Amino acid sequence: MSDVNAFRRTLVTSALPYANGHIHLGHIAGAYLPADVYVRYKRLKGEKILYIGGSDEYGVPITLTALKEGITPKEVIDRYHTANADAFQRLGISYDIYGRTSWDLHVDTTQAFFTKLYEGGYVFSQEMEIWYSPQLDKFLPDRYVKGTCPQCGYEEANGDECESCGAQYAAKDLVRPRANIPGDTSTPILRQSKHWFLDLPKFTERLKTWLDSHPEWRANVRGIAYGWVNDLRARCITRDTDWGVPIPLEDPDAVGKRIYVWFDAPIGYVTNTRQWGIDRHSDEAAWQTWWKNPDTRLLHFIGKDNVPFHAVIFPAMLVGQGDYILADNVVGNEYLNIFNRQTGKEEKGSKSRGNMISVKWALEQFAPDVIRYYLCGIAPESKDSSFDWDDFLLRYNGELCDVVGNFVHRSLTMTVKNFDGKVPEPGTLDDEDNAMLAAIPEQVDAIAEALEGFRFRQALERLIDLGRKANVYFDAKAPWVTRKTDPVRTATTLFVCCQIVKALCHVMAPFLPDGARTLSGVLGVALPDGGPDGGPDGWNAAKEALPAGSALQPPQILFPKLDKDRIAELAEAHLRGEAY
Ligand code: B3M
Ligand code: ZN
Repeated sequence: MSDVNAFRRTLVTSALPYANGHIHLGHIAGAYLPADVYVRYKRLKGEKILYIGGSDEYGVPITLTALKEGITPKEVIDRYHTANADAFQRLGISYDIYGRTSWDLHVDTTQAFFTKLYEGGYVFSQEMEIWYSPQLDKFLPDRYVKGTCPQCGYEEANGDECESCGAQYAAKDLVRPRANIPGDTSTPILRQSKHWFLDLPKFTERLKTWLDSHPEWRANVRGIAYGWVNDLRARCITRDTDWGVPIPLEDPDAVGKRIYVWFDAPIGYVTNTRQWGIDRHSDEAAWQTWWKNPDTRLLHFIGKDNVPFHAVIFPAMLVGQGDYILADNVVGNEYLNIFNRQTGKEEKGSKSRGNMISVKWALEQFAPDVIRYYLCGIAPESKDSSFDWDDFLLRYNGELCDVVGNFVHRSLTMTVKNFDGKVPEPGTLDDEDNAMLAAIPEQVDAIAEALEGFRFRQALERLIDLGRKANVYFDAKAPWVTRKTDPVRTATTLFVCCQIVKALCHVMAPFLPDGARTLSGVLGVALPDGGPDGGPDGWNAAKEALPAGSALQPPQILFPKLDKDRIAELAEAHLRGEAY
């Protein structure tokens, strides 16, 4: 386990979604929102942190969409890159850059990776048999061919893997192959084609040593990573297609072929860091600090299906470069399912089933904080979790609105009204006041501890807990009663309440940026956002007092309640498949 304090800066990546469809809530709850909460927390703390994202724009899913819609792959990626960049931005996923693997710069980065591996003896070529369409006179890589799984008999199996049973097999073992291209009615035949392979077994020892040094990773990630590393085989890293990064070899057999999308996609993190350095510092070399300096801490946030690529294959590619750092943690997440009220069952979110909720649609219905609150609360960290409309209403209204929002509002309203818009001067503090004030730093540290451990649900629960404690205190002190009889007591109570409200403002910032911004305006407190260069510590500032006499602006409702009937309507619309 590495010493986290030995690092001087953190580089965070979230998986690059395919620019092939709208990102949905399942994506957000897994690889994006937790990463964003973490990054915002670190920025607030003043640590140096850089957050990289972008679109994954090559590969068969994209050319297939283009073919089926009768448009070009470029039109597909332009449409979804723009839509997804916009959805992320509106939800407050605060990337330092949201790049594209179709950038020219990415050709350069990817080819440099390939060449280095090739020259280092980690890439070899080999003839292999691939399905070929006699009618279209072209190869049918990956999902261009479908057939029956040789292991389980599933009839919608892909060319080399079965989604139903998880089997991976050689293309030639696929039973009853058929082209997955509209209009192609010919029966595919097997043909020889030369391809290039990443010689993964050569990295076995290095990868094992690295995995062994990280017992702190989530068990699901370690399990998958060890499963792969204990049985490494060479992997084909080229394809018969014209959509992808060209193979940087002067070999006639490389013509008409491209680098495989899963080779270039993680390199996109590097490309996007390069572009960020150029944009921000006009410095072509700035990215190297983030990728090559051993005092940088690299963290990948991903969904579990991407674990082999981030915990095995990409690290092998990095080792092969010679001078890159390896990830200090791969925060792999499980899946977010959808609870179907009609069947009473949880189902996998899928476009074809019509139960997917796109971020775009969700943002048409709710403020970003509402979505962020619920998705962080049900983040599928160690096991699958489920989106459920009733639970959504219950948790947002019952926790965020009733516990935190309500406490903040009644405290500030009473203070502003009774003490001339200022934090009152306290009298003598009694045991309850002292206990409440002492709970603030404890709770702030407890939230930080959960965040540092990537336990985002727990961190959010601890935030709500602070609100719960505050409400118990408020009710016990009953300032609305003492107001008529004991102004000093009332001042003391509301002084303590103002301190809690201030702490809540700081700690809610990573989770609920809009609410925090509004509240910081009311309180007149700063929420610094250091970014890649770092800055003052605005997280631990949660523990500092809001002095008596500080002016307060009129309070505003931070988290308006959701209407039950409206949620019922939206749940119906969702069931009708209208939420995508
Ligand atoms: N685009 C798969 C996915 O969107 C793939 C991730 C790439 S991360 C470098 O889940
Ligand atoms: Zn199967």
